[in-house]
Amino acid sequence: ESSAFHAEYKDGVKPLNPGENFKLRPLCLEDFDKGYLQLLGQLTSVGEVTKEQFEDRFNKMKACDDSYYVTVIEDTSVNQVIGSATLVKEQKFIHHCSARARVEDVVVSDVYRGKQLGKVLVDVLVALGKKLNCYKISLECKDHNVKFYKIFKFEATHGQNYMQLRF
Ligand code: 16G
Repeated sequence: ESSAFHAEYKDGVKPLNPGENFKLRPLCLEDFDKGYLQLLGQLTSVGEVTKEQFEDRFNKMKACDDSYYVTVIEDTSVNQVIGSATLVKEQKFIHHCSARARVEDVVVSDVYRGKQLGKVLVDVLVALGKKLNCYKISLECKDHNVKFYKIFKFEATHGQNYMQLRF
C-alpha cells in the first residue's frame, strides 16, 4: 500500500493553502511516477533510481517513527510533484530528551518558481517542527538563499560552523 509518511499534519499545523490545483501533502509511493525524483534532480545529483529502490527507501524512512516528514506539492492538473521539502527530526538526550529538526531538500520546479510555493513548504515545516517539540530547526543553504530563509527567522549563527566531509 502507498499510504503517506505522516498520515496527517499534527493538530494545529494548518498549512497555507498553496492555491487551486496545488495540493500540499506527504510524499507517497505513487510520487515515483509523478516526477518526484526528477524534481529532486533540480536540486542535486539523484542518479538512476529504480522504482524498487525508491519503494525500499520510502519504506525504510516510513518505518522510522516520527522522523521523516517528506512534504510535496502536487499540481493536480498535470499529476506532477512540483515542489518538495523534508523535515527530519532527530531524537536527543540533551535539553531534557528533546529533539532537533533539519529542513532538507527544499526544491520547487523551475517552471513553478515565483508563486511562493517555497514559502508554503518552509512555513509548514517550521510549524511542524514546533508542534513536534523540537528545540531548534537548522538548515544549510547556498549564499543566495540566505535572504529567503531569513524570512522565516532562520539566522546565521556566530561561532557555529557548517562543516562537512564528503565521500
Ligand atoms: C542544500 C539543501 C540540502 C541538500 C543539499 C544537496 C536545503 C535547505 N538545503 O544544501 O538539504 O541535501 O543542498 O546538495 O534544501 P549536495 O548534493 O551537494 O549535498
